[in-house]
Amino acid sequence: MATIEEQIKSLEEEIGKTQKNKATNAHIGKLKAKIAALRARKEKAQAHAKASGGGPGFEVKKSGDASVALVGFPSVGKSSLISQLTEVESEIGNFAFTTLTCIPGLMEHRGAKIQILDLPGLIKGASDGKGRGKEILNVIRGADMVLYVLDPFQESHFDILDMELWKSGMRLNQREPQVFITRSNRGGIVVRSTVKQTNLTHEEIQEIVRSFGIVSATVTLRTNVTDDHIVDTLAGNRVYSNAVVVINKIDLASENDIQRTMEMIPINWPVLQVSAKTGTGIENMKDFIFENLHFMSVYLKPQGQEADLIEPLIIKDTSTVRDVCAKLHRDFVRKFRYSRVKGPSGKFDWQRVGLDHRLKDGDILSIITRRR
Ligand SMILES: Nc1nc2c(ncn2[C@@H]2O[C@H](COP(=O)(O)OP(=O)(O)OP(=O)(O)O)[C@@H](O)[C@H]2O)c(=O)[nH]1
Ligand SMILES: [Mg+2]
Repeated sequence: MATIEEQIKSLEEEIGKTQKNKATNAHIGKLKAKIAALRARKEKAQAHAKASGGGPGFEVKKSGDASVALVGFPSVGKSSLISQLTEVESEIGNFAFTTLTCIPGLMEHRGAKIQILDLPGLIKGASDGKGRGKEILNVIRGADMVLYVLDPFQESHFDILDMELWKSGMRLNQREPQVFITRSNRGGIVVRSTVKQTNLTHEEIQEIVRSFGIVSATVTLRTNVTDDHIVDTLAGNRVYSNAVVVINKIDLASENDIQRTMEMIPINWPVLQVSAKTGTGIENMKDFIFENLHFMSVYLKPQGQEADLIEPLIIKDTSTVRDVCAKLHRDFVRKFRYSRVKGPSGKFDWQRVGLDHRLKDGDILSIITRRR
């Protein structure tokens, strides 16, 4: 009997051998669904093995307003960069695997506290657990942003790295697919779509859903979906994060080296060139991180007092009133009665809003809590 690993491998090979066209769409989709199911089974088996022994994880306490994981092959200069960006001294070495665990550092910039996470180098096979890959990928999955560090002299490596993150369920610089699947007791698989589906027919979509063992469900689509979108939705545990790229060691690199490195990076991803050795680009890198984390400013007006328009709260631009409460005090969510908002997110001045209200940059917020 083949191991799960071998089964995945042979399915991947089959996809590789299958010509992609209209006639094979559903077939490929089903193979992908099978791979996703096998991976989920493997995760479960590994989690089980870990619970009964195995090494410790890299638990890091989250702190600050957002966190950024430094992701790269060994020796690309991750530790050199964190030492430039923060007060932390992470060991630097001219040999691979200098860093063996997760080292957090705090970067304060433009009013935000940003946690930077230095990690051991990732290698091919990391998503299968190679080189403590599972622990490293867990930290990466939990961070708000992935910061790839590339070395212009290891140019073939970006794809390998990115594939490891993809296999671990991360979907970078992508929107969560607008696919909604609700199981039902009878009626088979019903596909409803608000847009024209040109990648897959309804029958093909039904087949992919069925290969997850689902007999009856309503599938609602709001985008033109691919097989990956459906598999991702059904497999669950996908993480949709921002990613940016920093090319390090430009003090050593020629125009050509940099050009070659740039060509591997997806065209619309943010890229910055730096040298951790000379310090070139390090100040820009702080802005680069700050801007790509997408913060906003919200001003607070304590009950019965004037609003503080000098020192805003710096929070992620996806924050709700609940996020602000959680940040201010651990009791605020529990004691919350209501809040009022004036500014871009309010329909009118001092609109009364609840915990789920999405805030906007420049809002003034007043939170009203119970006394106890
Ligand atoms: N010339 C040059 N050397 C650099 C630069 N950044 C890092 N290095 C050197 O590259 C080597 C590896 O640096 P580290 O910061 O330890 O690399 P790392 O990515 O943390 O490596 P691991 O912890 O093993 O994954 C060291 O010898 C550094 O001095 C740079 O910008 N220019
Ligand atoms: Mg290191």
